[in-house]
Amino acid sequence: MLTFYSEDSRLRQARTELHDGALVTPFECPERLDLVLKQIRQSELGDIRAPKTYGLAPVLAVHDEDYVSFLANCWKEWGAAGHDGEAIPNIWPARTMRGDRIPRSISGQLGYYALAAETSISEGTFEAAMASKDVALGALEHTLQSGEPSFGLCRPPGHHAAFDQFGGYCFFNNAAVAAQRALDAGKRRVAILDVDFHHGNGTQQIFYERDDVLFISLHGDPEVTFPYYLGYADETGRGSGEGFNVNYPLPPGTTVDTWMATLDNALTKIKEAQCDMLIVSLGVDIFEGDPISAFTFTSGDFSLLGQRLAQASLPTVLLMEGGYAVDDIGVNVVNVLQGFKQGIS
Ligand code: SP5
Ligand code: ZN
Repeated sequence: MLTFYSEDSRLRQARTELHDGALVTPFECPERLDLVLKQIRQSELGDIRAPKTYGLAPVLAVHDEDYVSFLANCWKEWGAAGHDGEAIPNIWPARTMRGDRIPRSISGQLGYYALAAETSISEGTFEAAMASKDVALGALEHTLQSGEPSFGLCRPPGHHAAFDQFGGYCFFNNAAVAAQRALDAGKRRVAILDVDFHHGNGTQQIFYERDDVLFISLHGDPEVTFPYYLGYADETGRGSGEGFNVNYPLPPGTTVDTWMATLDNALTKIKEAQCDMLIVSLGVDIFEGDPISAFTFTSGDFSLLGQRLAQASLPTVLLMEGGYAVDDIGVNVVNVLQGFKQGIS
C-alpha cells in the first residue's frame, strides 16, 4: 500500500493551544508525522510518495471562497493589526447576536470563521493545510487509477472543518475534498467512514443535504465530548440527504467489542447504500493511551480494525485525522494499514 506524504505538512508549527484554561504546546504537532513515517519505513507496507499540487479548485468545490481567502490572509492581517501571539478567536457570533455580518476586523473575522478556540492560526498554517489536501488528493488519484488502497498521511487533519469554519485542529476538510473529487471523476456514491474519537462535524455539515456521499461516524458522545453541538444519533440528513448521515455516539470507556459491533452496523449500511468507494477518516485517538480521548483500543486492536475495513471490498483511501499519543501513533496507524492489507488478501 502506498503512503502519500508532503514535507510541507510541517509548515504548521503552532506554539499555542488553549487547553484546560492554559496555552500549551499543541497536541496536533509535526512530531506526529515523524512517528508515523518511522513505523511505515520500518514496515513492509510500501513506498512513501510526495503528491503533486492540485491547486485551490478542489478546495473551492467544498469550501466557501471567502473562508479560503480568510485562511490565506489571516496570519498576515493578524500581524498587521499588531498582535504578538498566534491568532486565536475570543468572540463569536453567538446565538444572541447577528450571524449575518462578517466584520472588517481580523478579530471579528476570526470568530466568524472559527468553531472552536483551541486551534490557533500561525505562520505556515495555510501552506500546511494546502499540502494536507494535496496528500489526500494524491492518495485518491492513486486509488482511482490502480484500484489499490492508499494511505494519505494528512496533516493538519480535516474532519472538523466545515464549509466555512475551522477548528478542532482542522482547516480544509481533506476527506470531503477527496470525496468530491472522486464524484467528479465518475464515482456515483462515496462512503466516508469516520472512526476518529471525535465526531466529524465538518464532513457531516458539508454533505448533510446530499445523497451522493454517505457519512457515517463512530465517536465519543457529544453530550460529554468535543465538538458537543453536533454528532447526535437523530442527525440523519436533510432533503435528498435524508438517510445518508449516520451517527453512532458512544459513551467514554466504550469497549472494543461494542465499538467493533457498531462498526459492523456501519459496514452493513455502506453495503446497503451501494457505495462504490470508501474514504476512511482514520483517527487513531481511539487508542487507550490518547491524552485527549476516552476509548479503549490497544495497539493490537488496530490490526483488527484494518481487517474489518477491508471487508467492505471497496476501493479505499485512508486519510489521517487525529491521534495524539505520539509514542504509539505510528504503530497504531501501521497496524490498521497492515491489517487492511491482510484483510484483502
Ligand atoms: C482531529 C481531532 O482529533 N481534533 C480534536 C480536537 C479536540 N479539541 C478539543 C479537545 C478538548 C479535550 N479535552 C479533553 C480533556 C481530557 N482530559
Ligand atoms: Zn479526534
